[in-house]
Amino acid sequence: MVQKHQTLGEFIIENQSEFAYSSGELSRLINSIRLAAKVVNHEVNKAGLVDITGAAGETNVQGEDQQKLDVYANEKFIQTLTNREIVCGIASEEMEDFITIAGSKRDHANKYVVLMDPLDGSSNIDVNVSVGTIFSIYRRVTPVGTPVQIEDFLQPGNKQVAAGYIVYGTSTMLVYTTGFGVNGFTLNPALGSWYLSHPNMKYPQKGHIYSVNEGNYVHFPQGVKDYIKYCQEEKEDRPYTSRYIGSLVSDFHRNMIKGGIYFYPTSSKAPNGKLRLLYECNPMAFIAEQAGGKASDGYKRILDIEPTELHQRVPFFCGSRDMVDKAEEFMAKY
Ligand code: AHM
Ligand code: MG
Repeated sequence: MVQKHQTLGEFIIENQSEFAYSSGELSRLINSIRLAAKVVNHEVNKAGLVDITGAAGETNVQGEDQQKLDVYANEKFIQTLTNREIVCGIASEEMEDFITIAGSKRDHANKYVVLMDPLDGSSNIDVNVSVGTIFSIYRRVTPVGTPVQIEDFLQPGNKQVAAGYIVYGTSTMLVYTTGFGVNGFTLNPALGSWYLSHPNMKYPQKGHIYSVNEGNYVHFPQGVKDYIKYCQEEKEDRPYTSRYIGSLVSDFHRNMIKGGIYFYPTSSKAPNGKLRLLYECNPMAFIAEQAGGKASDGYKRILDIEPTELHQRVPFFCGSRDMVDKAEEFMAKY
C-alpha cells in the first residue's frame, strides 16, 4: 500500500531489503544522487539569469568564471559521490576517461561504479526547455580493495543494479529503478523534499506518439523511413502524433506516461546513431523494461549489447512494447 505523501527518504528505507546485496550502500548511493540532483536543479532554474550576469565561459560581475551548466552538473555529481565515499569509480559523458575513487582510507573499498550523463539535452540548456540527468549503477567486477578498471564500466546493461533520471521540467522529478519496477518522485522546491508522485510507472502497451528528429529523414535507413510513413498513414488508429523535444529524458518521460516511441536511428551522417550506450541507452532501456516497455537497437535488445568502449554510440528505439515491435518489423525488411 502506498502511504500518502511518502518521501523518497522513507521509500528508500522501506524498500531497502529489495535492493541487491542490501548492505545499505546502494541506498546511500541513491541518497547522494538525490542530493546532487537538488543542487543541480537549483542551478538549472537560475540558468536564464546567466544572460544578465554573464554568459557561460565569460567572467561575471564578481570576477568569477561562469561555468557551463553541463560542466557544473558534472562537477556537482562527482563531488557529492566522492565526498560521501560511496563509489569506487565514475564515468561520465562529460569526461574522456573514467575516474578512480580510492576513498579517504585509500583502500578502494567501495563496490559500486556510476556512469552518468550529468546534463542531457545540451541544445535545450540555453533556451529554457527541459533537460535531464541520467545515471546508471553497476557492481564492480574487479576485486574490492583494488583500483577500478575499465572492465568495471564496460558491462552489458543487463548487469545494472539501478538506473534513473532526473527531469528538470515544469516540475523536477527523479525517476529510478533498482529492478523492482519504476517509481517517480516530484521535488517540492519549497521544502527540498521528493515525494512519491508516480508509484509503479508503466508504459501503456500501445501508444500514439512518435518522437524522432525528422529533419534527418533523408539520411535515415529505408526501414526507418518506412516506419515513419507507417506512423503518418491514415489507417486504424493512425496517424500518430509527432512530439520531439530534443531532450531524451523529457521525450522518454512523456512517452512512458502517455504511450509512445522514441527513436534515434543510424543515419548516413551518424552511422552508429548519436546516443551513448553506457550513459544514455542502457539506463533508459533498464527503466523502459522495468516499466513494461521495450528498448532495441532496431534488431536486438539494448541491454544485451557487450560494450567495447566508454563512449560507444548505438541506434536506439525505445518505448511502448507494441510500437518498438512494429519498428523492428520494418527494420528487419532490409
Ligand atoms: P547530448 O548528450 O549532447 O545532449 O545529446 C543527446 C541528446 C538527446 O537528449 C536528444 O534526444 C538528442 O540528443 C537530440 O539530438 P538531435 O538534436 O540530433 O535531434
Ligand atoms: Mg547526452
